[in-house]
Parts: sequence; structure tokens; C-alpha cells
Amino acid sequence: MAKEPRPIDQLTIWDDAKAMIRKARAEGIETVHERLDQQTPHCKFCELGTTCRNCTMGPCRVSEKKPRGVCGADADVIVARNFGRFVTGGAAGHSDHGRDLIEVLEAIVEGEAPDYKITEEGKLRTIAGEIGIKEAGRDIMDVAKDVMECFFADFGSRKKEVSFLSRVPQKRKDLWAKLGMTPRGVDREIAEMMHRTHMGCDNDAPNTLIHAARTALADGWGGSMIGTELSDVIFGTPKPRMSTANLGVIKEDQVNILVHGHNPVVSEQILAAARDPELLARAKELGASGINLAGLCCTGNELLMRQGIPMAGNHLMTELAIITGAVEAIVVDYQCIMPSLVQVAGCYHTKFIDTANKARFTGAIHFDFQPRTAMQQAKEIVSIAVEAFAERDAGRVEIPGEPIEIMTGFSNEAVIEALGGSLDPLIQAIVAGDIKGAVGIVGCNNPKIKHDSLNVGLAKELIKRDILVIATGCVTTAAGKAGLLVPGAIEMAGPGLKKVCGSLGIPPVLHYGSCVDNSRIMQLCAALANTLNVDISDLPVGASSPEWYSEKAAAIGLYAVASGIYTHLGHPPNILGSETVTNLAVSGLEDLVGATFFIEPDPVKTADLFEERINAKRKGLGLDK
Ligand code: BF8
Ligand code: SF4
Repeated sequence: MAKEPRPIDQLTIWDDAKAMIRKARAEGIETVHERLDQQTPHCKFCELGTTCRNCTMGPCRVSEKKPRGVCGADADVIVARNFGRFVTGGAAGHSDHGRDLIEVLEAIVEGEAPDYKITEEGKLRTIAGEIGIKEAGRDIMDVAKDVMECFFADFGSRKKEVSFLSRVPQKRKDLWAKLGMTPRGVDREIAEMMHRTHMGCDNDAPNTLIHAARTALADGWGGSMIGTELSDVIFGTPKPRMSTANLGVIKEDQVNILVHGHNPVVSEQILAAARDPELLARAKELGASGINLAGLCCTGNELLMRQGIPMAGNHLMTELAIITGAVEAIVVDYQCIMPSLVQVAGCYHTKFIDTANKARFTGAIHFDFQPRTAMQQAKEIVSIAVEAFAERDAGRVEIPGEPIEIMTGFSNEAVIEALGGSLDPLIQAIVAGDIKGAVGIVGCNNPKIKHDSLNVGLAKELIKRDILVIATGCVTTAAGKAGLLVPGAIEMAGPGLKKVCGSLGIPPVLHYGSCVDNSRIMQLCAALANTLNVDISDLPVGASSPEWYSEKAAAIGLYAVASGIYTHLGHPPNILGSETVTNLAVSGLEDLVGATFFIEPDPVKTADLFEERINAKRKGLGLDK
């Protein structure tokens, strides 16, 4: 018998979401929430991480009664292997995204990408200097070629460490070297994890976890960092600007195109094509007053950060955005795109368009999007959306809520500029105790958790305590809708944060970009540590992913911990079936890397723990006087 659907008030904190879930139920459209009900209760073995499917002597499920799989692997080995592969999946995702940016740079250098260019010559030269490439007096295309070669090599097996380790404090690098955690090459660490977790290889749980950390570091200081930096080089370094968020950014009288996924390579071109006079004229002919682009998830974050394009929603809003009935096309690249979107789009006139050969969706309109033909393809895609406007059923349109103002665009470059050219004013504010410390709140939504309740709850709790919050990924929309991303949000902050942010005219929660842009936070922490001549683990900082769901979030969490940052998760990964692995994650890592994970579902208790930790770190730095 089908379960009763859960009451809508329990599912989300947002009125726009509630209105659309109600509409979905009235129209008989299934969403993530009903599917979660169908899937629960989940398999206990899988939840504990004690299922193994790594060979055909199994699958095996171990427990107290049957403690070893057919090959003899125990719960520790099985849990560590599963978690290792889980993290590796995440590192592969964000890093392969980074590789795609190198390929665009390669196409630019080879003259094969007429619609892309090097927008930030200065930043490219700075990066070249950081990774040991001579740039002074050289043509920018020659520099770009060398940077491109160097970054491709960061994915391979011929280096002792990935290039951006030049940013890491020496103490941390020495520690990684001692632990065998130095990331050598992105693809190398990923492949080695797959090797280690084959039957009969790495059968020592702590050893497997060390390599999981190394793989995560290859993402955070390798693939993801390359993705962020080259996106800035090609599309521009973000600068503070205003925009808006929530479903109200969808316009009843316009052709609405949602861009979804992660990579700006496609969506930047869609944005340019949406401004094409011929396409605009055609939209008007069909009765639309314009072409409106809005973002979802991290593709949304990329366009928001650099172009100020409004954000329609985060992960749990993606189905609901289509249910407004006012979306002509949803254009996706890859990652976090629920396959259900094809079915939801099919309930309306909405065209679902995929653009990557490595992320195709059965039932979608497919484009093999290539740098060489980018603008022409983008125009074709926008044209499909424009023509779909004629098919819209006005009777089924319901756009809930008014857009909420947000401030975005806080790259490190922009922050340093706002501070007058160096990090010193920030350090002084921390020393003075006006800013006690900082916590990055990052990552996803998960239908197991009331949508955005923890993302928003934790951010509010931290700023009250004069702890600066940096938001990325799907937390961005949550913070934005809660009114936390505008300068006026200082009214919700403690007195110190209110003073500092008030004088700079910035919000107490800073939008730092997409999930690959967590590398910006790593760079900031490294720069602070280097300025103070301490390790990252000495800083009064923390990281949190309250509503995480994805493999990528696990990789981010692990590279944060391995970099020395105390990291909160709102619920545990599937590791509780092994005491060895669990203890290592929540305490043993402290001795190794100077930081651990902690798991806490309550936002106030989480803020208490962060405050305690930050105070201890302040004391360690002699800032408690
Ligand atoms: O890479 S925050 S739901 S969109 S995984 Fe996905 Fe999570 Fe959103 Fe960004 Ni990040
Ligand atoms: Fe079972 Fe071992 Fe094979 Fe895993 S590797 S399925 S535990 S026999």
C-alpha cells in the first residue's frame, strides 16, 4: 500500500517550495519527496556501509553474526573501501569539470574556440607565476599554452605534487609528505583508489582512508582549484554585485530558460545567445517581452558570481522550478541533475536539453556542445526555448513569491580589493575579536532533511556569535532567500560582525561561488596562515555541510579536514558499520592532520561546537587576551 505523503510543512521551510509541492500533488506529479517515501526504510547494511559488491564471490553483507565476506574482508575493510570509492567519485566529478576548463583553454590557444577568450590576462599571469612558469615579457598565448600543459600534467602520473601546492603552508605540506598524503596527480590518485579497493589489495582501513584523503586533496588543491581559476581567466574574476533569488525570478511574460548543472562553459554561451537581437525579436513576435535566464545549483552559482544572473533555486528546487509551468527550456551540463527532471519537464511544454556527451538523459534533446561551435549551438538551444513559448499553457502557470535581493561576487581578489589591497584589515578584525572566526557553509540539500532548515539555521546562529559565514553551492540560495546575503543582514549579526561588515558595506554571509569554488576558501585559508606564519589548522575557522547528499560533498569535507579545518556534517556518511573508520573520522584524524569531522543534526549545538573550537584556536594564537 502506498504511504500517505508527508505533510508539506515538514518538507521545506520555503513558501515558494510549498506552493509548488502543493501544485505538483494537485497535478499528480511525483517529486523527490514522494520517491524518498517509497525508498524508506533504507537497507540497514547499506546505511552502515557494510555491503560489498566489489567482486562476484559476493555480494556480501557483514554483521556481528557473519563478520567476514567470502574473501575474508571484515567490516573495517569493507566500510573503508566503500567510503574510499565514494569520496573518489566526488573528486572525479569536480576534477573532471576542472579538466573541461583546461580543454577550453587549449582550444583558445589553438585558435579553435572563437566564442571564448582570455578575459583576465592579469590573473593568468599571476597563476603562471605561482606555478613556476615564466611570464614576464612573454606573449599571453605562450603563457596560456604553458599553463595549459602544466595543468594537464597535474592530472597525470609524472609529478611529485600538483602545482597549486605552491599555495599551501610549508608546515602542512611537510605533514602531508610525512603521512603519505601529498596529492601527486588527480587521475593518478583516483585510479589508485580504484586499484586499492579491488579485492585483495588495500586491506588496512586506516591506510585506505589516508589515500582517500590524498584523493580528496588532489581535488581541492588540484582539479577543483584549476576549474575555479581557469573559469575566472576565461569568464572573468567575480566582483561584488546585486542579484535576486527564489522562484519569483521566473518571469510570466518572458521566455524562461533555466541553466542547471555545474560548468559555466555552456551556460555563459547560452547567456550571450539569449541577448541575440534576432532571437529577442522572435520572442517578441511570439508574445514574450524578452528572454529570461535563471540559474539552478552550481551552474547557477557560476553565472550568478560572474554575471549577476538570478538564482531560481537550489537542489531541492530543481523539480519545483519546472512545476511553475512557465519554463520553456531547462539546459543542463552535468552533476546533481535529477533524472526525474526529464519526466517533470514532460508534464509541461518544457524542453529538456542536455549538452554533454558524458551526461546524457534518455528522452532529452541532445547537443554535443563543443568550444568550436559554441555560439551557434547556444543560439539553436535558445531558439528551441523561444519557439516553446508558443506551447505554454497559461492556465497552468503559477509563479510563487517575489524575488529576494542578494549580493554576490566575493572572489578573494574582490575581498582583498574591498579591504584596500591586503588581508591585513581582516586579520586585524580577527585579532580585535570583532570577527571571532569564519565558517564556510557549503553543499547541498537532502530530502531526508527539512529543506534548507539547517543551512539557514546554522548560518543565522553563527553570525549572531560574530562568526563570519562564507557560503557556496546550494547553501547560496538558502542564505539568499533567508535575507542573509544583503548588507542589511548585519542586523541579524553580533555587534562585532555588524561593525566590520557595516563599515565595508558587505553582508555577514559572503557568497563565494559554486562548489568547485570551495577552492577559493582553501586559498584564503592558506593565505591567512602564510601571512601569520602558522598552519591552516591553527586558524579560527571551520567548514560545514549541513544538508549534504553527494559524493562531491564528501570529497570536499575530506579535503577540508585533511587541510586542517574542523568540519561539520549534518548527518553521517555510510561508515557507522566500522568503529575503526568512524573513530578515525570523528577523532583519530585530529592527531594526524589537526582536524576532524563532527556529526551534529542540531544547528544550535553545531554553532556551540564551532564557537568552542574557534575560541580554542584563538587562544592558541594568543588572541584571547
Ligand atoms: O556541486 S551543493 S546539490 S549543486 S553537490 Fe549538487 Fe550539492 Fe548543490 Fe553544486 Ni555541490
Ligand atoms: Fe564479498 Fe570480498 Fe567480494 Fe567484497 S570483495 S564482494 S567482501 S568476497
